[in-house]
Amino acid sequence: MAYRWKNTLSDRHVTDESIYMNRRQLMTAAASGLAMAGIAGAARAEALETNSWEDITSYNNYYEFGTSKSDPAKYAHTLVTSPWSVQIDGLVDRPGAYALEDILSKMTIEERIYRFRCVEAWSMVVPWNGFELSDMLELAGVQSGAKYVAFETVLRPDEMPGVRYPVLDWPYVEGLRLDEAMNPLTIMATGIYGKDIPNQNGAPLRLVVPWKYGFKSIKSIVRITLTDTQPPTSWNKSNGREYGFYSNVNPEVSHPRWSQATERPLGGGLFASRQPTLMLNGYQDEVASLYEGMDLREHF
Ligand SMILES: Nc1nc2c(c(=O)[nH]1)N[C@H]1C(S)=C(S)[C@@H](COP(=O)(O)O)O[C@H]1N2
Ligand SMILES: [Mo]
Repeated sequence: MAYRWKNTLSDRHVTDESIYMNRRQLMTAAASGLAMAGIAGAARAEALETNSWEDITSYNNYYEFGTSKSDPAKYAHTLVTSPWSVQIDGLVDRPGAYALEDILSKMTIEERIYRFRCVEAWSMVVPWNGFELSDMLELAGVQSGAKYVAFETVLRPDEMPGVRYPVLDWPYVEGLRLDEAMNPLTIMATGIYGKDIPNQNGAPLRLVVPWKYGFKSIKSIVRITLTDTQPPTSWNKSNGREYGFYSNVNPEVSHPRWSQATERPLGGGLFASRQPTLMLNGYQDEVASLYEGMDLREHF
């Protein structure tokens, strides 16, 4: 697809946010050239004003470390993220444990500036670094019978103080339909602002599906299973009336307890005005075709 764009920020260890800003200005200039060539998705993404490192890394949902927004930044440092490996199994040609460094040696890290919309109706814009999930699944060889992809977060009670509370049925699990997983917008993130992704944001490897509510973007992944049946997902198991399998961002479908028509952008301060929520979080051009003919109220 034309909106697949390669990163100019190839070094994931850049540590200076100001360097990043300079690069971003360069990229914006490059993107407007691309826009004239008709690559609209890249240009629109580049026009987004990103949230600060502070916003992105201090207000988190990662219930394995506690349920308050400040808990993950306080407690997630105890999670040991190296060495790390991901078990890829189910309907694949080459099942097994894939060491993260081996995966990374075969991937090109790109930057993707995406809107991020939590089901709780707050939002932010994040400059992720990562690679397309489809490229990682290719390593294992997806078999023709596969229809869904199931994901699992690491479960280590000694390193995760929140899992002694039965808020959710641990480990945290999520899932996508195979075509959603293979869409070029779906990435595995390894960094933010060119730095390694902090533990509270899902180190060392987390999913990012920008057109779905944030809870689909599962953190600290240790297992990926290709299946032919729709996998169970944590929030759906916990309350299926409120959280569907699809959970596509949709301003027209209210949560049973609140409207999804607007959202509160993070970083705007106490009196910042809410902004309208966009259909599929603004990624309609890229992903609306996945849901053609589906009733999005029924498949919420
Ligand atoms: N394993 C795990 N993944 C998770 C969560 C969680 O509690 N545990 N929270 C989800 C929710 S509700 C959101 S909004 C995002 C938040 O990601 P962020 O903290 O990087 O903004 O992570 C998602 N992934
Ligand atoms: Mo969320």
